[in-house]
Amino acid sequence: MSESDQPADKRGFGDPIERDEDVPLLTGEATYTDDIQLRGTAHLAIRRSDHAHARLLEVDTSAAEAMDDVVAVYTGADVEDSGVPNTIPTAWMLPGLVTPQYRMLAVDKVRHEGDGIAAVVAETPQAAQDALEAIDVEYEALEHVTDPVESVDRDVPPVHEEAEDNVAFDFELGDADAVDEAFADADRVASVDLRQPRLIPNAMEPRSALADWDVATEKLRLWMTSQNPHLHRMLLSAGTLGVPENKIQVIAPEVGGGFGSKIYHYPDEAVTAWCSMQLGRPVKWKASRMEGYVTDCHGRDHTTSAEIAVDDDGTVRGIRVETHAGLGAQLSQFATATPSYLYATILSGEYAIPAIHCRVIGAFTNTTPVDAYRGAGRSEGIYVIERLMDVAARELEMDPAELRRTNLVPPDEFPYETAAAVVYDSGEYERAMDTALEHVGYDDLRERQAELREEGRYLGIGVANFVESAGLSPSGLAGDLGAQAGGWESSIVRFDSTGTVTVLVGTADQGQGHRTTFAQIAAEELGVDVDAIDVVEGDTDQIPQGLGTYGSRSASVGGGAIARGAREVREKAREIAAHQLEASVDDIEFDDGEFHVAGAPDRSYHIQEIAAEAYLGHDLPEEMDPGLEATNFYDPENFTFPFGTHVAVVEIQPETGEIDLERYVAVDDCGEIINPMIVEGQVHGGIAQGIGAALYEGAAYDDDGHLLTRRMDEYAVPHSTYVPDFETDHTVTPSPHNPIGVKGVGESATIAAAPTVVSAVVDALEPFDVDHLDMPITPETVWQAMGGEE
Ligand code: MCN
Repeated sequence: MSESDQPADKRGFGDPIERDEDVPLLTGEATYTDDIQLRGTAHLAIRRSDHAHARLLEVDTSAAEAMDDVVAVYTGADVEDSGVPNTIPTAWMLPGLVTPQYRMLAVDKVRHEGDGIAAVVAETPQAAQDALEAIDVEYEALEHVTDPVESVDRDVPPVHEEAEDNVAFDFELGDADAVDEAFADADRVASVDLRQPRLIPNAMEPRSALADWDVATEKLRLWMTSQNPHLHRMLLSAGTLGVPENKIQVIAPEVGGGFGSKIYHYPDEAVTAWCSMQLGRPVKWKASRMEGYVTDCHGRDHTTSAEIAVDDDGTVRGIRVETHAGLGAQLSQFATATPSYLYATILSGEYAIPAIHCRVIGAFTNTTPVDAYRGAGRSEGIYVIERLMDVAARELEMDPAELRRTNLVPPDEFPYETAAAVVYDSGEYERAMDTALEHVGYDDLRERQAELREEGRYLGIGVANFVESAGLSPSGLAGDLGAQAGGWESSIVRFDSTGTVTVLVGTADQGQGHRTTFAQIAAEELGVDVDAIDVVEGDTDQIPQGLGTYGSRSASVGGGAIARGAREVREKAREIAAHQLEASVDDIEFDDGEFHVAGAPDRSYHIQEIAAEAYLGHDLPEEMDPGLEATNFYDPENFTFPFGTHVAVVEIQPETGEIDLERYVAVDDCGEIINPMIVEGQVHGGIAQGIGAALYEGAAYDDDGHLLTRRMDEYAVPHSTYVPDFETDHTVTPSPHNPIGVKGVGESATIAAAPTVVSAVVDALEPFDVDHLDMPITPETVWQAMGGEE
């Protein structure tokens, strides 16, 4: 932050400024990929597999080709024969990882319902859709498997010949011997077997792409629903199309939500680009909502056995975790990172646990590929440790909040290295926990719970603590862990000669409000009003490099790059000001945009005046180049570790098993807050998604491997009426290594909410000896747990 205190009326860092992006979004004026119209555009539709697992005996496209308005029909063999690399690469290598080739269209067999078989390009979207029906596909059905445990335990035909046992990786983290010792020495052991169902992202805008191959310049322009255009550019170039990276421009216009699902390099957008290259004309593809359900990467899909060793006084000695992680039919880019490093490394939660061991078996199944979904890996890990805390509290007959408090990492232990191989940057866990428990009135609630139980009413109080690794960095660590990309972010901060500022940054917004918050960061550093700042994201030709938006990294890593760039610009401006004021640079002070000599504020230059001077170039310090801009690559030294405590209060209706979610209290700590209103919005959305996972959502397959939950009335995303008013608060523990002290917030509440709500429901059912219920906990589940008939 700048050297000066921010005046009360200034709209900078820390102020709840209204989102700059909202007017066009709310009035329908914003431009999404599908809104972009290019003359001569043809339309792509993709014929998809109806089978979960089948050999492709024949794909006859002749009838489709003969239909009116059909321009071309391509099969997987056509793509393969075209000589492009035709690989959708994985971006994260683990030791011993099996990496079967993932092609743009299937050639030998289909491996999940929705696998792409053929591409139809037609003059109109309708003609392309109609022609799909005319493609005659002859299949030889194979036995399929949708469950990750069955996939490796049962004798089934492998999803990929390269992995006969369906195991893509077998990953271990932690010290197994130390854990054995802890378990042998501890007073008690408690355990839980749990399933974290497959979740479907459900962004408001379905995925789409518009590709335009310029035959003359051999350049590809691709507009797409992307969370990371630069990563898409790199993967398209190196793995899939073989087009030089500097001949690809990827543009993400407005993107209507992603929740992780638009990080990935899918076959569909690549096929769109490939078709445009074949035809030399623009080609557009847009997923229908139902197509999205079987092609957008799903999330979670874990089956876990976990144990915890505790002493009678509540001290946790160790945990042991074994998980089967469903990967789906193909390795999506981060499919291997999510259930390994992002999951196992967070299992310590907020607690000082001396011994941790985790084994993860990554299993191929005949299902839609699984990858990171909001909270990725960290949600799954925190869920495990928080469920373990609850079962241990039951075992010890101890209050679950008290058990948690007993084991918190104390504030003076930071930076704290966990037994799960990460170093937490900063934390005041007990402060956040106290704030949440006081806010909800925890002790009174426990009394009320006891009274109500006397009346045959079942109140449940759920508490969960969370910590999250946000923003994967530094690049060196990412590389050691297997990432095929760095952990940095890049920015350009540029004053124009008239004093306005353009900030270009390699992150890419899908609803997070970057334009507003990033302007606030620059405004604070440069002492100019946010209205003078324009933030540009999402275009690889405008912003030379970047890594995009995922892992709640944009504020800390992108924001860090902006702050550093702005400081560099400010320092150059200071030198120019010193020259103008005929003083030494060391004597120049910067106050709210004005440079003046220390102790002589009457004669000053505003940084915007200095910008004009920098571009005139008439009177600059000797050997200084004209211009006022800086390019910055920021590679943080560590993740940031946001944390907090959430509390839910539920009442169960014994007659029906219905769960009334009465209250939801969230205390989050994301370090310094750039914009409290935006942070609040992120927390609200995150809680809703966590509640969805706990009570409503979950993909289901039928016996033939068909997705049953493929429409919005079958896959229950929570409506606003399903959730209570959220009661939120924050503590502020700055990240010591981040230039602006921020930590991420985009996933925190999702990570916290599912274990909080499950904890509350299970707590309500204590009189029925219920220790655990798997998500989604429906009224039927509750009813049965209370002894009701199936
Ligand atoms: N912010 C802030 N102060 C902080 C931290 C963050 O004001 N201390 C602001 C940021 O400037 C940004 C927003 O909060 O405007 C979220 O910041 P951050 O935590 O850095 O997360 P990202 O911007 O990197 O967004 C990614 C994260 C992820 S991983 C998912 S998934 C997710 C999420 O954000 N998907 C979303 N939030 C979403 N919100 C919307 N509307 N749509 C999605 O698809």
